[in-house]
Amino acid sequence: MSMAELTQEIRTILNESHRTLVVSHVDPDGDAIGTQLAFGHYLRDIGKEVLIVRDSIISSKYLFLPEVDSIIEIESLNNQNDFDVAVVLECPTPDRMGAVAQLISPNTRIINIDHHPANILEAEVSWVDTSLSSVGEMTFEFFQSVGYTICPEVATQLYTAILTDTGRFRYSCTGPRTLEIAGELVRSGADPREICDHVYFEMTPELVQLTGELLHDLEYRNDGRICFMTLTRDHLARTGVDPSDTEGLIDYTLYPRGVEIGALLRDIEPQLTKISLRSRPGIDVAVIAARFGGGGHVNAAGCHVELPIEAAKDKIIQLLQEARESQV
Ligand SMILES: [Mn+2]
Repeated sequence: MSMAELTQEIRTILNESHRTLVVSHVDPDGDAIGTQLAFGHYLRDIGKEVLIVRDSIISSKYLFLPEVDSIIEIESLNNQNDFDVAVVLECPTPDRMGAVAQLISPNTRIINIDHHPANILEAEVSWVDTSLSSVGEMTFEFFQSVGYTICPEVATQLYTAILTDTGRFRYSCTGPRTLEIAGELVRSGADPREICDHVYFEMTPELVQLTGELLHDLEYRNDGRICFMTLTRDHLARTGVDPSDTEGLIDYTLYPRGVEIGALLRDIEPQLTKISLRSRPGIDVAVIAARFGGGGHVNAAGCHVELPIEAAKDKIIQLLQEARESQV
Protein backbone atom coordinates (compact mmCIF):
# COMPACT_ATOMS: atom_id res chain seq x y z
CA MET A 1 0.00 0.00 0.00
CA SER A 2 1.18 3.51 -0.73
CA MET A 3 1.69 6.14 1.95
CA ALA A 4 -1.46 7.92 0.70
CA GLU A 5 -3.54 4.74 1.06
CA LEU A 6 -2.14 3.96 4.50
CA THR A 7 -2.73 7.45 5.85
CA GLN A 8 -6.32 7.42 4.55
CA GLU A 9 -6.93 4.06 6.20
CA ILE A 10 -5.56 5.42 9.47
CA ARG A 11 -7.74 8.50 9.12
CA THR A 12 -10.85 6.33 8.62
CA ILE A 13 -10.17 4.24 11.74
CA LEU A 14 -9.49 7.36 13.83
CA ASN A 15 -12.67 9.02 12.56
CA GLU A 16 -14.63 5.95 13.63
CA SER A 17 -12.98 5.82 17.05
CA HIS A 18 -14.66 6.78 20.33
CA ARG A 19 -11.93 6.33 22.90
CA THR A 20 -8.37 6.20 21.64
CA LEU A 21 -5.22 5.15 23.44
CA VAL A 22 -1.92 6.65 22.25
CA VAL A 23 1.07 4.52 23.18
CA SER A 24 4.78 4.54 22.60
CA HIS A 25 7.75 2.66 24.00
CA VAL A 26 9.26 2.36 27.47
CA ASP A 27 12.22 4.64 28.20
CA PRO A 28 10.71 7.15 25.78
CA ASP A 29 12.95 9.33 23.63
CA GLY A 30 12.09 12.60 21.92
CA ASP A 31 10.46 10.87 18.97
CA ALA A 32 8.24 8.75 21.23
CA ILE A 33 7.12 11.64 23.43
CA GLY A 34 6.80 14.23 20.66
CA THR A 35 4.66 12.03 18.43
CA GLN A 36 2.47 10.81 21.29
CA LEU A 37 1.72 14.44 22.15
CA ALA A 38 1.11 15.41 18.52
CA PHE A 39 -1.31 12.53 17.95
CA GLY A 40 -3.08 13.37 21.19
CA HIS A 41 -3.45 16.99 20.10
CA TYR A 42 -4.80 15.97 16.69
CA LEU A 43 -7.35 13.54 18.16
CA ARG A 44 -8.62 16.15 20.61
CA ASP A 45 -8.88 18.65 17.76
CA ILE A 46 -11.12 16.29 15.76
CA GLY A 47 -13.31 15.85 18.83
CA LYS A 48 -12.15 12.47 20.07
CA GLU A 49 -11.64 11.22 23.57
CA VAL A 50 -7.99 10.32 23.90
CA LEU A 51 -5.65 9.01 26.57
CA ILE A 52 -1.88 9.27 26.17
CA VAL A 53 -0.21 6.78 28.47
CA ARG A 54 3.37 6.04 29.46
CA ASP A 55 5.12 3.31 31.46
CA SER A 56 8.39 5.15 32.21
CA ILE A 57 9.63 8.45 33.54
CA ILE A 58 10.05 11.23 31.00
CA SER A 59 13.57 12.65 30.88
CA SER A 60 13.68 16.17 32.33
CA LYS A 61 14.98 17.56 29.02
CA TYR A 62 11.58 16.87 27.44
CA LEU A 63 9.48 18.48 30.16
CA PHE A 64 9.46 21.77 28.21
CA LEU A 65 7.27 20.18 25.52
CA PRO A 66 3.82 21.74 25.18
CA GLU A 67 1.11 19.56 26.78
CA VAL A 68 3.65 17.12 28.24
CA ASP A 69 1.45 16.82 31.34
CA SER A 70 -1.25 15.22 29.22
CA ILE A 71 0.81 12.01 29.18
CA ILE A 72 -0.63 9.89 31.98
CA GLU A 73 1.39 7.43 34.02
CA ILE A 74 0.06 3.88 33.73
CA GLU A 75 -0.19 3.47 37.52
CA SER A 76 -2.83 6.19 37.73
CA LEU A 77 -5.20 4.17 35.52
CA ASN A 78 -7.20 1.27 36.95
CA ASN A 79 -6.60 -1.27 34.22
CA GLN A 80 -9.02 0.41 31.86
CA ASN A 81 -9.28 -1.48 28.64
CA ASP A 82 -12.30 0.04 26.97
CA PHE A 83 -10.29 1.64 24.18
CA ASP A 84 -11.69 0.89 20.76
CA VAL A 85 -8.59 2.17 18.98
CA ALA A 86 -4.90 2.23 19.94
CA VAL A 87 -2.32 4.28 18.07
CA VAL A 88 0.95 2.47 18.72
CA LEU A 89 4.02 4.52 17.86
CA GLU A 90 7.56 3.19 17.56
CA CYS A 91 6.94 -0.28 19.01
CA PRO A 92 8.32 -3.05 16.78
CA THR A 93 7.18 -5.67 19.33
CA PRO A 94 4.36 -5.61 21.93
CA ASP A 95 6.80 -5.79 24.86
CA ARG A 96 8.18 -2.35 23.90
CA MET A 97 4.90 -0.88 25.17
CA GLY A 98 5.67 -2.16 28.67
CA ALA A 99 2.68 -2.36 31.00
CA VAL A 100 0.63 -0.13 28.67
CA ALA A 101 0.09 -3.22 26.48
CA GLN A 102 -2.35 -4.45 29.17
CA LEU A 103 -4.73 -1.62 28.26
CA ILE A 104 -5.24 -3.12 24.81
CA SER A 105 -8.08 -5.63 24.61
CA PRO A 106 -8.81 -8.13 21.81
CA ASN A 107 -11.47 -5.66 20.60
CA THR A 108 -9.05 -2.75 20.28
CA ARG A 109 -8.25 -1.81 16.68
CA ILE A 110 -4.52 -1.24 16.49
CA ILE A 111 -2.81 1.33 14.28
CA ASN A 112 0.90 0.54 14.10
CA ILE A 113 3.16 3.41 13.00
CA ASP A 114 6.89 2.80 13.08
CA HIS A 115 10.20 3.31 11.30
CA HIS A 116 12.13 0.48 12.99
CA PRO A 117 13.18 -2.58 11.02
CA ALA A 118 11.71 -5.96 12.02
CA ASN A 119 8.40 -4.53 13.22
CA ILE A 120 6.19 -7.56 13.94
CA LEU A 121 3.40 -5.85 15.84
CA GLU A 122 0.01 -7.26 14.86
CA ALA A 123 -2.36 -4.51 13.83
CA GLU A 124 -5.38 -3.66 11.68
CA VAL A 125 -3.20 -1.22 9.77
CA SER A 126 0.58 -1.21 9.84
CA TRP A 127 2.50 1.72 8.40
CA VAL A 128 6.14 0.79 8.79
CA ASP A 129 8.70 2.69 6.73
CA THR A 130 12.33 2.20 7.66
CA SER A 131 13.43 4.79 5.10
CA LEU A 132 11.97 7.62 7.18
CA SER A 133 14.01 9.36 9.87
CA SER A 134 11.46 9.29 12.63
CA VAL A 135 7.86 8.69 13.53
CA GLY A 136 7.81 12.49 13.83
CA GLU A 137 8.38 12.70 10.09
CA MET A 138 5.66 10.08 9.49
CA THR A 139 3.22 11.95 11.74
CA PHE A 140 3.86 15.15 9.76
CA GLU A 141 3.11 13.27 6.52
CA PHE A 142 -0.07 11.91 8.07
CA PHE A 143 -1.22 15.37 9.16
CA GLN A 144 -0.46 16.76 5.72
CA SER A 145 -2.38 13.97 3.98
CA VAL A 146 -5.48 14.60 6.10
CA GLY A 147 -5.23 18.37 5.68
CA TYR A 148 -4.61 19.08 9.36
CA THR A 149 -3.20 22.53 10.06
CA ILE A 150 -0.25 22.32 12.43
CA CYS A 151 -0.31 24.77 15.35
CA PRO A 152 2.86 26.00 17.13
CA GLU A 153 2.44 23.40 19.91
CA VAL A 154 2.31 20.46 17.49
CA ALA A 155 5.11 22.00 15.42
CA THR A 156 7.29 22.06 18.55
CA GLN A 157 6.40 18.45 19.41
CA LEU A 158 7.17 17.14 15.92
CA TYR A 159 10.32 19.25 15.46
CA THR A 160 11.65 17.82 18.74
CA ALA A 161 10.82 14.28 17.55
CA ILE A 162 12.71 14.77 14.29
CA LEU A 163 15.62 16.72 15.79
CA THR A 164 16.37 14.03 18.36
CA ASP A 165 15.79 10.99 16.15
CA THR A 166 18.12 12.34 13.46
CA GLY A 167 20.82 13.20 16.02
CA ARG A 168 20.34 16.88 15.18
CA PHE A 169 19.89 16.22 11.45
CA ARG A 170 23.11 14.22 11.34
CA TYR A 171 22.22 10.55 10.81
CA SER A 172 22.04 9.18 7.29
CA CYS A 173 18.26 8.87 7.63
CA THR A 174 18.16 12.68 7.27
CA GLY A 175 16.90 13.18 3.73
CA PRO A 176 15.89 16.26 1.75
CA ARG A 177 12.28 15.65 2.77
CA THR A 178 13.29 15.53 6.47
CA LEU A 179 14.76 19.00 6.16
CA GLU A 180 11.79 20.30 4.17
CA ILE A 181 9.50 19.04 6.94
CA ALA A 182 11.71 20.69 9.58
CA GLY A 183 11.39 23.91 7.58
CA GLU A 184 7.61 23.56 7.47
CA LEU A 185 7.55 23.02 11.23
CA VAL A 186 9.61 26.17 11.79
CA ARG A 187 7.15 27.99 9.56
CA SER A 188 4.34 26.63 11.74
CA GLY A 189 5.94 27.96 14.92
CA ALA A 190 8.71 25.60 16.08
CA ASP A 191 11.72 27.54 17.39
CA PRO A 192 14.94 25.65 16.46
CA ARG A 193 17.17 27.50 18.91
CA GLU A 194 14.81 27.17 21.84
CA ILE A 195 14.10 23.49 21.23
CA CYS A 196 17.76 22.59 20.74
CA ASP A 197 18.70 24.47 23.92
CA HIS A 198 16.06 22.66 25.98
CA VAL A 199 17.12 19.23 24.73
CA TYR A 200 20.90 19.56 24.55
CA PHE A 201 22.06 22.61 26.48
CA GLU A 202 20.25 22.40 29.80
CA MET A 203 22.08 19.54 31.48
CA THR A 204 22.05 19.64 35.28
CA PRO A 205 25.48 20.41 36.79
CA GLU A 206 25.39 16.86 38.24
CA LEU A 207 24.98 15.37 34.75
CA VAL A 208 27.82 17.51 33.40
CA GLN A 209 29.98 16.29 36.30
CA LEU A 210 29.02 12.66 35.64
CA THR A 211 29.70 13.08 31.91
CA GLY A 212 33.19 14.31 32.76
CA GLU A 213 33.87 11.25 34.89
CA LEU A 214 32.61 8.86 32.22
CA LEU A 215 34.67 10.60 29.51
CA HIS A 216 37.74 10.30 31.72
CA ASP A 217 37.16 6.56 32.04
CA LEU A 218 36.39 5.72 28.40
CA GLU A 219 37.99 2.43 27.31
CA TYR A 220 39.31 1.78 23.83
CA ARG A 221 39.67 -1.62 22.17
CA ASN A 222 40.78 -2.90 18.78
CA ASP A 223 43.28 -0.12 18.12
CA GLY A 224 40.80 2.53 19.13
CA ARG A 225 38.04 1.39 16.79
CA ILE A 226 35.74 0.33 19.64
CA CYS A 227 34.93 2.68 22.51
CA PHE A 228 33.23 1.69 25.76
CA MET A 229 31.54 3.91 28.30
CA THR A 230 30.52 2.30 31.58
CA LEU A 231 27.75 3.73 33.72
CA THR A 232 27.13 2.04 37.06
CA ARG A 233 24.46 2.28 39.74
CA ASP A 234 27.20 3.71 41.92
CA HIS A 235 27.73 6.61 39.48
CA LEU A 236 24.01 7.38 39.58
CA ALA A 237 23.71 7.06 43.36
CA ARG A 238 26.76 9.23 43.96
CA THR A 239 25.81 12.02 41.56
CA GLY A 240 22.03 11.85 42.03
CA VAL A 241 21.50 11.75 38.25
CA ASP A 242 18.24 10.09 37.19
CA PRO A 243 18.68 7.20 34.70
CA SER A 244 16.13 8.86 32.41
CA ASP A 245 18.54 11.78 31.96
CA THR A 246 21.42 9.60 30.70
CA GLU A 247 19.99 9.01 27.21
CA GLY A 248 22.47 11.27 25.40
CA LEU A 249 25.67 9.93 27.02
CA ILE A 250 26.12 7.22 24.39
CA ASP A 251 26.74 9.91 21.76
CA TYR A 252 30.12 10.69 23.33
CA THR A 253 31.45 7.22 22.44
CA LEU A 254 31.66 8.28 18.79
CA TYR A 255 33.34 11.62 19.49
CA PRO A 256 36.92 10.30 19.47
CA ARG A 257 38.51 10.17 16.02
CA GLY A 258 38.95 6.60 14.75
CA VAL A 259 36.16 5.04 16.79
CA GLU A 260 33.80 3.02 14.59
CA ILE A 261 31.59 1.42 17.22
CA GLY A 262 30.58 2.95 20.54
CA ALA A 263 28.89 1.16 23.41
CA LEU A 264 27.40 2.35 26.68
CA LEU A 265 27.01 -0.35 29.33
CA ARG A 266 24.84 0.17 32.37
CA ASP A 267 24.22 -2.29 35.20
CA ILE A 268 20.48 -2.23 35.72
CA GLU A 269 20.89 -5.00 38.33
CA PRO A 270 23.97 -6.95 39.41
CA GLN A 271 23.13 -9.61 36.81
CA LEU A 272 21.47 -7.45 34.17
CA THR A 273 23.30 -5.04 31.89
CA LYS A 274 21.74 -2.62 29.43
CA ILE A 275 23.83 -2.09 26.32
CA SER A 276 23.40 0.82 23.91
CA LEU A 277 25.30 0.74 20.63
CA ARG A 278 26.22 3.37 18.05
CA SER A 279 28.23 3.00 14.86
CA ARG A 280 29.61 4.88 11.91
CA PRO A 281 27.94 4.38 8.51
CA GLY A 282 28.60 0.94 7.05
CA ILE A 283 28.64 -0.90 10.36
CA ASP A 284 25.41 -2.57 11.45
CA VAL A 285 24.97 -2.70 15.22
CA ALA A 286 21.30 -3.73 15.02
CA VAL A 287 22.42 -7.29 14.19
CA ILE A 288 24.54 -7.35 17.35
CA ALA A 289 21.65 -6.12 19.50
CA ALA A 290 19.41 -8.72 17.86
CA ARG A 291 21.76 -11.48 19.03
CA PHE A 292 20.65 -10.58 22.57
CA GLY A 293 16.97 -10.16 21.74
CA GLY A 294 17.27 -6.40 21.33
CA GLY A 295 16.86 -4.24 18.25
CA GLY A 296 17.02 -0.81 16.76
CA HIS A 297 18.46 0.84 13.71
CA VAL A 298 21.61 0.05 11.72
CA ASN A 299 23.67 2.75 13.46
CA ALA A 300 21.81 2.94 16.79
CA ALA A 301 20.61 -0.13 18.66
CA GLY A 302 20.30 -1.60 22.13
CA CYS A 303 19.67 -4.70 24.18
CA HIS A 304 19.76 -6.18 27.66
CA VAL A 305 22.02 -9.08 28.66
CA GLU A 306 21.68 -11.20 31.76
CA LEU A 307 25.30 -10.81 32.78
CA PRO A 308 27.18 -8.61 35.21
CA ILE A 309 28.68 -5.55 33.59
CA GLU A 310 32.25 -6.88 33.15
CA ALA A 311 31.09 -10.20 31.67
CA ALA A 312 28.71 -8.29 29.40
CA LYS A 313 31.67 -6.23 28.22
CA ASP A 314 33.68 -9.34 27.32
CA LYS A 315 30.71 -10.79 25.45
CA ILE A 316 30.07 -7.60 23.55
CA ILE A 317 33.77 -7.24 22.66
CA GLN A 318 33.66 -10.71 21.17
CA LEU A 319 30.49 -9.97 19.17
CA LEU A 320 31.68 -6.52 18.07
CA GLN A 321 34.93 -8.05 16.86
CA GLU A 322 33.06 -10.79 14.97
CA ALA A 323 30.78 -8.17 13.45
CA ARG A 324 33.74 -5.99 12.52
CA GLU A 325 35.54 -8.87 10.89
CA SER A 326 32.48 -9.82 8.84
CA GLN A 327 31.58 -6.26 7.87
CA VAL A 328 34.76 -4.28 7.51
MN1 LIG B 1 12.02 6.91 16.41
